[in-house]
Amino acid sequence: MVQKYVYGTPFETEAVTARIDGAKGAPIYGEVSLDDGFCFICALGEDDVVYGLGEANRGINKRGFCYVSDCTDTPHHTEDLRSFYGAHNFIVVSGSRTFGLFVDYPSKLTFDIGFTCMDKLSITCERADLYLYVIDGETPYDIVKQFRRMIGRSYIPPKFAFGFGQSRWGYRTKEDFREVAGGYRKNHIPIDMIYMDIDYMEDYKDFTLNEENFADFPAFVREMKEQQIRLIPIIDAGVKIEEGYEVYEEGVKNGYFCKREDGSDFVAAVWPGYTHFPDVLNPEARRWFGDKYKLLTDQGIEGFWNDMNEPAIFYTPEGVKETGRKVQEFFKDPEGDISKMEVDALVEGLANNKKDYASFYHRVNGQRVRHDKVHNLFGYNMTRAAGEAFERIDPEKRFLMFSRSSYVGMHRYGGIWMGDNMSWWSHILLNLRMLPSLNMCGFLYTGADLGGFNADASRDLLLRWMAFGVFTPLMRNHSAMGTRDQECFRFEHVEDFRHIVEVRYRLLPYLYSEYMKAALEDDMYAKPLAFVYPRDAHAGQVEDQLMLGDEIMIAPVYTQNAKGRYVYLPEEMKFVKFMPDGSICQETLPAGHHYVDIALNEVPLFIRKGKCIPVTEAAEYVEALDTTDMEMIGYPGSTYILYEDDGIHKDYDNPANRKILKA
Ligand code: MIG
Repeated sequence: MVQKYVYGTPFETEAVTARIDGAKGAPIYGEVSLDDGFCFICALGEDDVVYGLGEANRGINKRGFCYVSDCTDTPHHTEDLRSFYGAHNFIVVSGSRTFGLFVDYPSKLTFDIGFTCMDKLSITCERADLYLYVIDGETPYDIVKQFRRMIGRSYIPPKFAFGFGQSRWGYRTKEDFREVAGGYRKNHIPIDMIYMDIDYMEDYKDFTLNEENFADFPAFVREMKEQQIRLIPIIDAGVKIEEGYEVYEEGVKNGYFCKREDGSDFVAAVWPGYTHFPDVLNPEARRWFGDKYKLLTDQGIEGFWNDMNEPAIFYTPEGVKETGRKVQEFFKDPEGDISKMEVDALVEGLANNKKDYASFYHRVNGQRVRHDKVHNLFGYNMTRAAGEAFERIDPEKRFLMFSRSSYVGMHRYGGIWMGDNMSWWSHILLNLRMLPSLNMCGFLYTGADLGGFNADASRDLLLRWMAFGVFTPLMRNHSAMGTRDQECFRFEHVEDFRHIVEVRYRLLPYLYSEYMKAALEDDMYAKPLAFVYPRDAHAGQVEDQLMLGDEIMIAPVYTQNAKGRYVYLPEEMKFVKFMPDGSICQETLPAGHHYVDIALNEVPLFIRKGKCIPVTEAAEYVEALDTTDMEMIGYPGSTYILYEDDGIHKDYDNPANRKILKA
């Protein structure tokens, strides 16, 4: 049961696709005050748990911290961080009262969840122009499913996107890509995708290729595809200002860029230097920008990742001018009014500055909308531009698409990756905890940079992270320029990496099947234990294990030098280990706490009582997987419904896609 409350004049974000009539009166679960912007306050019972918020910091239970929906390019995912790249304003309160809230508001919004006051939840924002959806349900899981039905079906990638992908910021030439492809193929580590970061472009210009390095690009795309590897280029939000660059010139001519107050095109510096932002909130401009992806699909490209679309700003000419004056003052007289500390803050403050976000405009339905009022919709609509374009380019075909910034609604057009994490053990856990929270908000195709983006990865960290990454729909190793080489084949004992990636492929028919069922049934792919065992008080507290699909539980190792870990089993399960020699160990463990040994080169999972899953033979790429006659592991006598399709087209509802397999 969903109630929709309207406050002021909300901006139509199109996050919700279901038709829901406005409710009368006020929400029963809390007090709404409109005295100073918008404020929703309610009491939290001592044992209440709060779920949701998608791409957000800290636990699966969000209680005890303050989270701010304010899409930000943020390189340091430390524990105190309040805003990430996405804004997913959906929470579920579970306990003394159980209800869900979705605040459809596209600007900065604060969720204080028992942070300022332990027993209070408050949701606040500056302007009382929003839709508040209140969802009633028996359990948090039921509320999530209702929410998911409201916001429309989640994005479905092509099957190859469930293969393993290698990325690195810094691949520059065909030779760089050949080296990576060769490194994987020669070592027989399965791989399906290599990602092209910004250096493939000519001067960071979207939809261009560096001609010197990528002469005859279509032939190179084919060359890679002959090795069963797809190239996945990045697209950045900012369009370089450069005479003669078609995208720039068309955008200027047609008024498709975001404008300053005086009507001139807004200028922001990003990787290409000064750029304009395509006004993706304007349907006409969005269509135009989306159609540009065709420049690359025409050359054989089948997937993309959208970056810098918070949108990130390094600086603006206005900001530089103002800051320059003050900084100069300091250099003229270091002992004067401006301190070195202020100078540092000023220079630091050039990037992603609030003032800049309040100085440009979108054109929506003939109306001018100041960017800061709809800030959280930019990445969503950039990705929507691509998603809508793919429908025109080839309506029958699925394209790979994921974005850095997002808002609820974007989940229909693409997935997300979790941005610039670090090669830190704690970020394995952060990755794990975001997964179910993102699923609650509709984002199913997601994963983090395995091995960590910034800082140097160690071999053991990468192995452990990848053993968890086996289960994330997006399984990609990515790292930043200047960090230690992180491709699997760069490390000692390559066979251990081969084994872990092979396990991904062996499980892929199952993982794909569970992903597809989740997407088609508005369900979750990864769930907190509490969603499956609602009456088990201990399961409700587990923050380092997940239920995956309907059959398995995962409990990755995420600590340095550990030889195993403690795990909690809410019921009897089969403890399964994929051993480095290709064999599969199975042991039945009773409900309760256990310490299980898990070596660096083993991949563990747990099969729920009375269930089974299919496992196939490893292959070096997705298309080569043989799903006829798969081995069934788990409880003898049980059955599994396998969802399988060609992975290319959209014939989802064909009954032939579902087969019963018996253990
Ligand atoms: O300012 O394109 O999150 O994955 O490698 C950095 C370079 C820009 C940020 C992305 C990261 C990517 C990097 N980009």
